[in-house]
Amino acid sequence: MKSFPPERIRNVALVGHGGAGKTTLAEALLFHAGLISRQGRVEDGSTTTDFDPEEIKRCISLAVALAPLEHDGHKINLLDCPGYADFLPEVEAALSVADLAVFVVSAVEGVEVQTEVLWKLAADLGLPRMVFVNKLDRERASFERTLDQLRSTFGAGIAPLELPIGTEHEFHGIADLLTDTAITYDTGKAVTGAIPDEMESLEHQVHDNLVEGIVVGDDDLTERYLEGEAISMRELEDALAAGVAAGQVFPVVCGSATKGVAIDRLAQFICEIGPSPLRRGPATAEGGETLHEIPCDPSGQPLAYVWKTLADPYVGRVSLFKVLSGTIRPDTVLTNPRTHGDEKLHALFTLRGKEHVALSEVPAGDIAAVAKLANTTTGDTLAPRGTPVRIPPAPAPTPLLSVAIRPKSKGDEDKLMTALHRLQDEDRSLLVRRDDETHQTLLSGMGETHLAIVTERLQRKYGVAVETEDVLVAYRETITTPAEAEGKYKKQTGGHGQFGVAFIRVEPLSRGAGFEFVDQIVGGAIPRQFIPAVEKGIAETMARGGVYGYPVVDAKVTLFDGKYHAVDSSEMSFKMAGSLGFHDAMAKAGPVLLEPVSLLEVTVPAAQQGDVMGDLNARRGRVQGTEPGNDGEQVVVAMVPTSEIQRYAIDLRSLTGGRGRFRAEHDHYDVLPQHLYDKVAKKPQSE
Ligand SMILES: Nc1nc2c(ncn2[C@@H]2O[C@H](COP(=O)(O)OP(=O)(O)OP(=O)(O)O)[C@@H](O)[C@H]2O)c(=O)[nH]1
Ligand SMILES: [Mg+2]
Repeated sequence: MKSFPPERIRNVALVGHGGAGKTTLAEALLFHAGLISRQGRVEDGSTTTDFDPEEIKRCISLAVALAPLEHDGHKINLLDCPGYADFLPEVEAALSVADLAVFVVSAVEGVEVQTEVLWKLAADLGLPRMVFVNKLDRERASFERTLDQLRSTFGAGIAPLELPIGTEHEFHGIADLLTDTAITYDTGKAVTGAIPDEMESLEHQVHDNLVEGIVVGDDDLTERYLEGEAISMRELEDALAAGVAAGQVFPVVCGSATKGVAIDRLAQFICEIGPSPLRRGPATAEGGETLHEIPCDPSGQPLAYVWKTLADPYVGRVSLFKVLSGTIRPDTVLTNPRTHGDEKLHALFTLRGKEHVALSEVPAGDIAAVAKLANTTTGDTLAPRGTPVRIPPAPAPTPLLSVAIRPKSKGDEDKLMTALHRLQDEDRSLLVRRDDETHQTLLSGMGETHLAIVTERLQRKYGVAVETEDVLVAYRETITTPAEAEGKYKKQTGGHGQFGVAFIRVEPLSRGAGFEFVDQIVGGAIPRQFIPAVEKGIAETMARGGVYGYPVVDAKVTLFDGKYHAVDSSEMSFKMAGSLGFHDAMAKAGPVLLEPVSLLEVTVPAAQQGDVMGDLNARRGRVQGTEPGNDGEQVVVAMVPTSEIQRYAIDLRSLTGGRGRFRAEHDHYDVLPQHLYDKVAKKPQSE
C-alpha cells in the first residue's frame, strides 16, 4: 500500500452501542473501496474485522480491528470498535489515536446507553464526532425519531446533512441537503437526480436550517448569509469542516450497511469534512519536567505511540502504533523511554482485519504495525535515540469483576502463568493476582463476558484448561472479651517425651491492631529459650484459623505462667502448648467473625439514585452520603460488605441499564451479623 501525506489521512473510529452495525459498515466501506470481492456478514463469521474465533462464535466484536482503505485520494484508517461495555478499554485505545469518531446509531433502536457513554468519552477527549444512522432498511426504522433523540441527547450541534428517501424496505437513497440533489441506489450504483416532489418542501426547510447551522460558526459567513448572499459549496464545506474539527458541529448522515446504500457518501464526507491528523494539532509529550508540542510533520524527528499489542499466532507480538512525527522506514531504530532499550522496527505493515499489508514507510499521522519488538507494550512511546520524550500513556482501566481460576491439571498449572502474561500483553484491562489469604489465583476484568472469553482463549490459544470459581471473601475472626486458658502439651509415654504448659490471657485489641504478644513470665516458670516458641505457636494458630476457620486478628496474648520439664520440654512442646492454650482461650473470649467492608462510590444519572441506594441498603450497605457528579450525575458513597458486591459490576449494569459505574476499595473489617454465621463459618458451630 502506498503512503499518504498527513493531510490526506483520516483515522476514523467506528463507535457505538453493540449491534448498531459498525462491523457491517466497515465491511461495506471495504467492499465499496474494492478491497474485498464479496461483502461478508457478521452472522456467518465472514467479515474482515470480526476475525477472532470468539468474535465469530458470538457475532460481536471483542477487540478494535484496523482496516485501511483508499477513497478519493485519501487513506482512511478504519478502527472498528466493540460496542459491548466489557470492551470499553478497546474503544479507549482506538480513541487515543483516532482523529474522528463516527457514531453508528441504529435507526431502529436509536440512541442507546453505550452511544451516550462513548459520546461523553469522545467529548472528554475533545474528539470530533459525526453520526451515521444505520439500518434504515429495517422494519420500524425511523430517521426522524433517531434525529430527535440525537438532538435531545447531544444538543444543537447535531446537523443532518442528508434525509433518507423511502422507508423500511423501500429505503433506497438519500437527499443531499447541501446540494439539494437525490442519490439513489436501486441498481447498487449511486445515481444522482432531483429531490422527489413529496420531499421537496421538507428538504428545502431542512436545507436552510443546515446552512444556518453551518454559517453560524463563522461571523463573516453569517453576515454575508444574512445579507442574502449565496454561500458557495466550498465555503459551506470548509465551515462545516471547521465546525467538526472544533467539536461544535456533529454531521448526521444515513444509510444501510447491509444494503450498501449511501456508503460511498460516508467515505466522501470523512474525506471532505473529517479532520486529518494535521488538523488535530500537535501531540503533547513529556520530556523531563517540560511538555513538548510535537507537530504532525513527516520531515520531523521520528516519534511513535504504541496504542495496542496483539499476540499474532504466526509472528508473535505485533505492536500497533501511530506515527506522531517524522517518517518511519524499515529498520529504523528508536528508543523506548520506559525501558531505555532500543527497538529495531524491521518490516513495517498495516493490518486489514487479520491480513498483513506491507508498507514501505509510515509518515506522521498514519497508523501501522510492526512485529517482534523486544520489550515494548501498549502505552509505550518510541522516540529518537537520545531524546527521551514520552507520550503520557492512557491510564490502565480499573477491573470491575473478578473470578478465581484453577488449572484443571498439573500440566495446565505449569503453563498457566505464562499464558496469562501473554494474554495480559494484549489486554490491559486484564489483571492477574494471587490472594495469599484465600490462596486463590484471581482474574479480574471488565465483566462476565470478558472473563469468559479470557478462559476460552487460555484453552484455544495456549491449551490451558481452567475451572473458575467464586472469589472467596477474606473473612477474619477476633475476640470480644478477655479470657484465660492453660495450654498443656504432654506426651510422656517413656523415653524422650514432650512436655510444656503455658498459661495465657487473651484480650481484644482495637480493629486493625493485629497481634500483640506479652511475655509476663517471671521466676523462670518457662525457660527463656522456649518463650518465642509459645509466641510462634500462637501466631501460627491465629493464622491457620480460629473457631470458625478464619485468620484471627486484633488480639493481645499475655503469657503469664507455665510449667516445664527439664528433659521433655522443647521448643516443639511449648509451640504446641501455646497453640492449644490460644485455641481454648479464644473459644471462651466471645469469638466473632469479621467481614471486609468496601468503600463504594457509585456514579449514576440522578434519576436512578434512589434505586441504587435502595439496592445498597438491601446489600446491608450504609450510605454515607451523595454528592453531585458531572453532567447531572449523582455519586452515592456507601460502606458495603465486600461479600455483597462480588458481582456488583453485573448487578449495577442491569439495575441502571448500563448507565451506572462504580469504584470500590477495601476500607475496614466489621463484625459479621450473627444470622450469617452458618453460611460463612468453615467449621459447623455444633462441633
Ligand atoms: N437490516 C440491517 N441489518 C444490519 C445493518 N447493519 C448491520 N446489520 C445487522 O446488525 C447486526 C449487528 O451488526 P454488527 O455489524 O455486528 O454490529 P456492531 O455494531 O459491529 O456490533 P458489536 O461489534 O457487537 O458492537 C448483524 O446481524 C448485522 O447483519 C443494516 O444496515 N441493515
Ligand atoms: Mg462489531
